[in-house]
Amino acid sequence: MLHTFDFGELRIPANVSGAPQPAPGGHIVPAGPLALLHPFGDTEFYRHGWNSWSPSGWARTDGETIGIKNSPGRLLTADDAANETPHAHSGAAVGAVAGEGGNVLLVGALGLGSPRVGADGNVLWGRGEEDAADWFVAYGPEAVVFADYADLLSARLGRRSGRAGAVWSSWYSYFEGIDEELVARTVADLAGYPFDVVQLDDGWEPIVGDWTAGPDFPSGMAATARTISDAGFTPGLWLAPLIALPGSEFARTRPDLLVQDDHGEPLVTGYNWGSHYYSLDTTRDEVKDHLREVFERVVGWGFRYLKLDFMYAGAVAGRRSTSLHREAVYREAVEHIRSVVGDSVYLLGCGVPMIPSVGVFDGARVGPDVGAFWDNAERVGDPSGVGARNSIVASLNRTWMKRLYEVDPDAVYFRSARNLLDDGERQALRDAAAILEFRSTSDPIAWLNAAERAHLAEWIQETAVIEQTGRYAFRIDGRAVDLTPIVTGTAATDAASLVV
Ligand code: 9PG
Repeated sequence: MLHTFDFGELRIPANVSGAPQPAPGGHIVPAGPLALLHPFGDTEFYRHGWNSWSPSGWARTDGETIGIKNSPGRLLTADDAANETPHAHSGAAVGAVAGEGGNVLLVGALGLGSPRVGADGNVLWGRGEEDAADWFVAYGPEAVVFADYADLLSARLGRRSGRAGAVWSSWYSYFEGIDEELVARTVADLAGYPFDVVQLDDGWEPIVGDWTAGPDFPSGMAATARTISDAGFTPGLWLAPLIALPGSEFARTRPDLLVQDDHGEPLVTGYNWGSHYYSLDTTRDEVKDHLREVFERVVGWGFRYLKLDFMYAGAVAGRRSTSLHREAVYREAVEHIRSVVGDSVYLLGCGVPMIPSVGVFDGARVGPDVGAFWDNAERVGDPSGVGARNSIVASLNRTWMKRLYEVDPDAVYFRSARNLLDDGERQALRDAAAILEFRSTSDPIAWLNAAERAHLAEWIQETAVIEQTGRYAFRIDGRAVDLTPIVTGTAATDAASLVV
């Protein structure tokens, strides 16, 4: 039906699927395709990435789109490959076009069904694979309409209250090279540094898909959890419970429990560890039982903070035992995990589909992996590539998501050793993390000099007052911090570290 949205001085003609109702800050439009004829001509469009690693940001409608280009394997892993439009501006669930005087026109889905929002110089549109979610339509100051959208979304999907606190993670120092002695030594060195969580990342398990203690943890995972808790920290553990590498016992013995392709073979749902991998079909009772067993085991070991990674793979298009929409399938799976671990275990989502994770996860990664270098030399121009700059840019474009869960921009560095980031770049990372209000690092104390140790000790206890003064400009405890040059690619530090 035709409808004219009335935003005071601005009237927007639209095609909608049902009669809009007034809502705080805007209008709620019933599920179904919608298209708004905006008067702004070519302008900026806010594009939102589907999962933690998917690029988000503002781009001109008459310019290059934001996204992962020319790499189907990367796209499958780090974005919604089924819906990506490399030559047209679109994103997942929410989008906005810039109007006049700092106002934006926003369309945002209030639920699941792989909603998509796109724009050009005439139209801002929304539609979903499944018409399952109402839309929020609003016009007003950028920060206000995004906040109103987030509040409506969490009113429908929930908002958890868990707080991670200060986290030490093993990934950005040791990567997969962890073993129980190294962990014990690292934890002993952390004495006197009041971290809340010490989280083991990838490398403890024999292979992705089989969640038992690997050969480098001969005393078992409960022993390492005890080492961590005896030192006064909450034990944390990384898992990728919805995927399995082809060589895992799970994939070898139960291929029938994997999401299938059209030929009845296990479907490839992403790439990492130098391999493709598969997804568990979480609609099957045996997979639900398997997940129950895995999470009872892990919590039984003593881990109370779980980083659940590569979770998007539970929401990719493929054949499952039911025809439920893939995002609904995912949500059921993570709700099941939540019911097994209980309310007091902190769940950090990584590689999660952002909207379907609201209300179940306490925190979510909002960008690609950070690295001890500024730009990604391997994949120049891929905003989902590992690196400090990409991580900062993605995270700053998702500050509005703080209202949905804790937002994790990834680790910061204090170390100058084994680090290509200069002081200014390390400071930019810490500023972004302060703005997002999440604190994690991977620096082993043994890698820090005296000044760096002092700096770390101070940071662990710090809580800064954050004020936003512009899209990418803030005051952190009164100190003006403008990260615009980093986001727009004009930072002085940028040219110096661009390795080709
Ligand atoms: C462990 C790591 C760390 C890290 C996670 C995740 O897009 N990708 O292909 C992609 C691959 C790996 C990856 C992120 C993105 O790293 O983000 O913090 O836990 O797994 O293997």
